Amino acid sequence: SIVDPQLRPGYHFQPPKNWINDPNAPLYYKGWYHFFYQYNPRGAVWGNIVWAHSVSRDLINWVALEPAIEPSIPSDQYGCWSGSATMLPDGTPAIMYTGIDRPGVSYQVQNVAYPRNRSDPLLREWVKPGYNPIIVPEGGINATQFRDPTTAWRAGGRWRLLVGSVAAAGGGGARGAAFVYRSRDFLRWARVRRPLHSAPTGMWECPDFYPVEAAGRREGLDTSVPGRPRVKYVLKNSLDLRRYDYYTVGTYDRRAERYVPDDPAGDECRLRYDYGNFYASKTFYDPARRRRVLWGWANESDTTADDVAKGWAGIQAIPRTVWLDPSGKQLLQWPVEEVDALRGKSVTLKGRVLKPGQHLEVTGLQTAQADVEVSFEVPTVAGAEPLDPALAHDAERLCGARGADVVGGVGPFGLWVLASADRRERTAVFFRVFRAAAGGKPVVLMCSDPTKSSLNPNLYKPTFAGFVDTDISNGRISLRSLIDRSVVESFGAGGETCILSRVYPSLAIGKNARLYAFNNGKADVKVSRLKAWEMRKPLMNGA
Ligand code: DQQ
Repeated sequence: SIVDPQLRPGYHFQPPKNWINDPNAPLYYKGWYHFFYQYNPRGAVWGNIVWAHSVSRDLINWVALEPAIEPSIPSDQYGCWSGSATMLPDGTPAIMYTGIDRPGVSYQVQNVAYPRNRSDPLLREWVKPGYNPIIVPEGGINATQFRDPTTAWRAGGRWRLLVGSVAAAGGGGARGAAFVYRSRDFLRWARVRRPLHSAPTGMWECPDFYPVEAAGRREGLDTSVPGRPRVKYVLKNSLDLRRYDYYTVGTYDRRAERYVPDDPAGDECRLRYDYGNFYASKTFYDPARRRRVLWGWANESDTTADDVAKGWAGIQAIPRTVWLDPSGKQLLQWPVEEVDALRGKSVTLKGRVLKPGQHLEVTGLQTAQADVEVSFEVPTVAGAEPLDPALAHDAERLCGARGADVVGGVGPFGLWVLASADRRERTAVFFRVFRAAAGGKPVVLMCSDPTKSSLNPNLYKPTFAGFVDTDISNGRISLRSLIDRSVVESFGAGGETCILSRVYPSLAIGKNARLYAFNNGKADVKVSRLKAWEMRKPLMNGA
């Protein structure tokens, strides 16, 4: 393998070995956070899927338990696929998940499982009642595209949940859809004829649907919150065809059982949780800290042969608190505060001006496994470059055309992380400012450019980018990057835009990884404050 063992992440969630994918049924129970995930007990490629199970007191230190759900009944004997947990009114969690019930074609049904012993805070054993499956594809539903039940919510004495699917016959042109199933007893479920929502995007995997406090309050809401005027809803879907997680913000009409996005263009896949490597995500409400927490899976970007050679593949992003931005137009995301407990030795820089073409090394600590927060100041945005109207809606192509080394007006400026001493290897995470259209505010692009991240060939090095909804004419913008050996997980402008990338340096490994701030624009940029911390390794499932 070309992948050095020192590129194994230190504080991102992972098991000791083998393949992992989607987060499943995150929940909080009797003082413990539970995390389940899609897992292949037999290798580093997808297959033989069971639900692995880990528990934690703080979402950061993890202890692995035995798999919670494995094929054992006729309706899941060929696979236990993704699903969610629901807290019942008596405090018992129920897990709903997709089972594959026949070989060959992946015919999908939904099952339920309950804890064998409710007094066990670790919920080690799960029982599948004999009446499974509880939901089967009927009435013209495509049985091979019918999966990933959400957390159920309750209103007016009835439960509802969503199942991801397609609204019409399959194929690339199909409408993705989330079907609503309702139940009075959590036992018999009936489908509402029209889906909660649909859009011409292809199959919707792993839907998620939850209330958020309107406009700017960070506090999370229970999925079953009673309807209130100050509550908005978020609908997220993982697009099988694009492999990204898109969401919209909107309203939920409980009587009609319909969701309507606020922005009519929202269905055109505008907003993503993360503009990088982040898929099949799922939130849960954490009653202990009254917040909504988001989990998402990040795959490898090396080759399958590398994964097999190293014996592992896949990690989870650091859990993020999510809440609605004061604009009401999008979510904000921030790493759960518990991750700060891993911070060790630190270095702070203040008031350092970067002239055009200059960079600045952050020395005095190791930065292969680090957390860095930086505030930049741009004295003026007058010199910002014009925005090509053809690319004005395509951040990824814009960044592909104008990467970290293409000199701009205001920016590119940002960080080079996991860089070698000679800087032949470096991953750039940066901003670039474009001139405002008449009457508008300047357009800010955030990019992660891994094209120079490694001298090794055969790596997938996609440039990732998203626009940042911030007003930089006030002169300031911030960036936080969680650097973890082969992970760069970045939060622009306080969590307005997030990008996770996987990179595999050949030189910038372990003690040889460096950190810089850089400015490739024609205008000065000030690093008003930069603080970097070494990050300790938590308990990580015995890995
Ligand atoms: N992964 C699961 C499916 C889901 C997909 C199977 C998304 O349930 O649709 O491992 O990554």
